[in-house]
Amino acid sequence: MRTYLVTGGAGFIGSNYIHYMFRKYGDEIRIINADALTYAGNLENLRDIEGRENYTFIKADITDQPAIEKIFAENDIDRVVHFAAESHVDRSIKDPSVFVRTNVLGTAVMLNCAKAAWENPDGSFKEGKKFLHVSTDEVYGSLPDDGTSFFREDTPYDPHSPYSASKAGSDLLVKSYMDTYHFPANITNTSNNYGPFQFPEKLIPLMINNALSGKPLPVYGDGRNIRDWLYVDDHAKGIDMVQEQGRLFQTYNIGGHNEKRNIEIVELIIDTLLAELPDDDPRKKNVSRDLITYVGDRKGHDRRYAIAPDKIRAEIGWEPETPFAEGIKKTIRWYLNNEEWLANVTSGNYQKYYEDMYSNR
Ligand code: NAD
Ligand code: TDX
Repeated sequence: MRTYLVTGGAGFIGSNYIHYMFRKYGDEIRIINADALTYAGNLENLRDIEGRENYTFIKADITDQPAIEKIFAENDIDRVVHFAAESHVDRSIKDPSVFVRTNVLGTAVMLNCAKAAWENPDGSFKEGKKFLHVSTDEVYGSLPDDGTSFFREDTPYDPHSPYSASKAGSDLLVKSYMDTYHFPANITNTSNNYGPFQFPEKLIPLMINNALSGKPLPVYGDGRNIRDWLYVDDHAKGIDMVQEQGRLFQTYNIGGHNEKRNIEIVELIIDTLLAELPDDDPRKKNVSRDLITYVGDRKGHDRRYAIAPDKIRAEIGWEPETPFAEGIKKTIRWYLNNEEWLANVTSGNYQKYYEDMYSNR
């Protein structure tokens, strides 16, 4: 039985990945989820699997080397899937230091602990051990708004935000361990994910949440920035396929040809909410295109991200499966049906964050 150490499994992509893996492998695998439970980590995302015998949650900070060493000492870990990170660009612009700490230092701790646990006395590594570092396409910087150029695995790194710089730093650390020690790893760089359990500071859930409560929908700049949207389950599947079928020491970009301008997404959310909400639902009267409010632009705002997923398709056979029209409907329905989850994560500290972040735009 393979044992996984998943970091950041209580966050958006990590919790969807854990669900995906248990759907796919059932009792054939064991998962240990190590998460510090920051504002973005929420054990409610995993409530339905809490009781599984082959699942363990450990509250641990990835920058706490003794805590991570202990997990490796007490368990024969076969796979590390490293999601844990500070993930929100706007927060990184306000306060970069925690991004450096978690994303760079935390990744260094994960690498050191896995290396120490997996290394043989002759410097080779135990058979079959693998580390997958989950990263972002934002490390490649911004593409021109021409629809013809794409991020590829050999696109030079050119990060602009403190978030993407810290992710680039972590990617390069992983690369250095592969190059220096022949450490058995992969890096995946993925485009914008969407789906259930995404914290409502990010574009799609923020717009859904605000529209349902009749709050302004803050569109940055001219609203014409482009992101390449990937349904989170397709990402989870891609991660598993890279780890099991990919070539070690390789980077794979995961995303694909689903470019949308932000304003298109916001309008689509409003239209879908109006179509999905029954007339007698009190939230329906709040939803309107009149809520769209153009606000000051994000500092250093990247114009366009777009991935050409040729390598992962050719080598591994992965392709995005969920058409956007279907994925966005599923996502919106999930938020409509999980009002309590949304209310819980948007109470308390989120209110203060929202006021600080949006009051002066
Ligand atoms: P998220 O913010 O929803 O979740 C991050 C998780 O990491 C949370 O559960 C949090 O508690 C945990 N965490 C944060 N600091 C920690 C620490 N010091 N120790 C242990 N746990 C800690 O993020 P997400 O959107 O799920 O992103 C997951 C990963 O995927 C990140 O590495 C991110 O860079 C990458 N990624 C995200 C996207 C996207 O669109 N969301 C796209 C590409 C790549
Ligand atoms: O209120 C908003 N208004 C707005 O116009 C917010 C929160 C965002 N935006 C714009 C900024 C971006 O152009 O929408 C776009 C998407 O913004 P985010 O959801 O913050 O995502 P992005 O900055 O593209 O980064 C995301 O994708 C790559 C994730 O947060 C990262 O973790 C991931 O690496």
